[in-house]
Amino acid sequence: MKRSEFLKTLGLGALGSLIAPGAEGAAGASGNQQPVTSYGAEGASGNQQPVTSYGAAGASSAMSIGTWPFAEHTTRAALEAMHKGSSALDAVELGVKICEADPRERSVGLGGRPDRDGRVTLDACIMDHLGNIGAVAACEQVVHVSSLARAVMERTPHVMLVGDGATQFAREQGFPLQNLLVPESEAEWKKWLEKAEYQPIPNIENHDTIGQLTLDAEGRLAGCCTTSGMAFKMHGRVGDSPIIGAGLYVDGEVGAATATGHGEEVVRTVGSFRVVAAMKAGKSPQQACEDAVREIHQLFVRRGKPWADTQIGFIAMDLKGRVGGFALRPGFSYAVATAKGVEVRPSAFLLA
Ligand code: SD4
Repeated sequence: MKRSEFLKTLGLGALGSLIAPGAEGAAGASGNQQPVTSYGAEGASGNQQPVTSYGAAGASSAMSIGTWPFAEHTTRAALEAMHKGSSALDAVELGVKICEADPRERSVGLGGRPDRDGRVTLDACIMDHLGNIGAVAACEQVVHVSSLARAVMERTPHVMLVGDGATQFAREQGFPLQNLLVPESEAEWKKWLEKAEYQPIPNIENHDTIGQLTLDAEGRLAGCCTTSGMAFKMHGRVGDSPIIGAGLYVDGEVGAATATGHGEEVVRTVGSFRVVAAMKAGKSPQQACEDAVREIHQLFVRRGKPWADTQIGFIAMDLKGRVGGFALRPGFSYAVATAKGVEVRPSAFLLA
């Protein structure tokens, strides 16, 4: 099935008509805007929350960025939704769900690569501009773990459910349960079993975990990270992607960051929180991403561990609409969607 046909099956066939691909990305127009605090409607509950918004609110200030080239479609979808009035949170969930539902994306959702026991276990987390968080880890049989993470956030007193508990919660909440292992991933796993060597492969098929960030016209930020994690990992292994602060962090007064790559290294450095903290301290999103990657590299050096097979990538954006992206090694790219268009940018990197 072609991607355009796949999008049609999701009811997203019109995507792309709104925004011409290939146009220039973020930052520009919003660079000098000053923050104002406004009190906007926060949805049906009637609870009004202060929202820090920057400059003239309007559809044109909405934007979204996401890891890897597949985010071209998911960021475009999120932007289109925000132009129609979606909140950043709704839009980011809508965006990543496209990727989760696509069986051809072999590192996210349906079709994700299994663990070494042949079981597809998914990790996801979601965070809004107010610090609301939800996550699921090592979750089986649920395609839309992003939505399940959001359900944890909104319908439980907890922030994370794992394994059978996550699947049980999904069942109780009416999420469809299904087999996530597609024949192509099963065949890869069987091939892997012949040697059964665990070897992380940088830039698998040049796309990987999706981490996506959104900024809506009200100045609200949101982020979501969703993945099947490292291919052929040990059963029960949890990476950075469902861990708030590691795979994702959002500070509604500052900016947001998300990570892809070798999750153990991102957890070790609390990577996404580190990026946002650096932005809070005055670094640009680009500088902040670069600092985090350098820190990870330094820890490899100090521990005397090899990094040749490791890839790490961070993307970040701030409330001014400035964007950053940086990777340990070549091969990482990310999508930036603004009113001016959607572009996939090759990331700068530390080590050739
Ligand atoms: C993990 N960070 O599970 C994820 C996988 C990933 O590029 O992003 N790989 O470690």
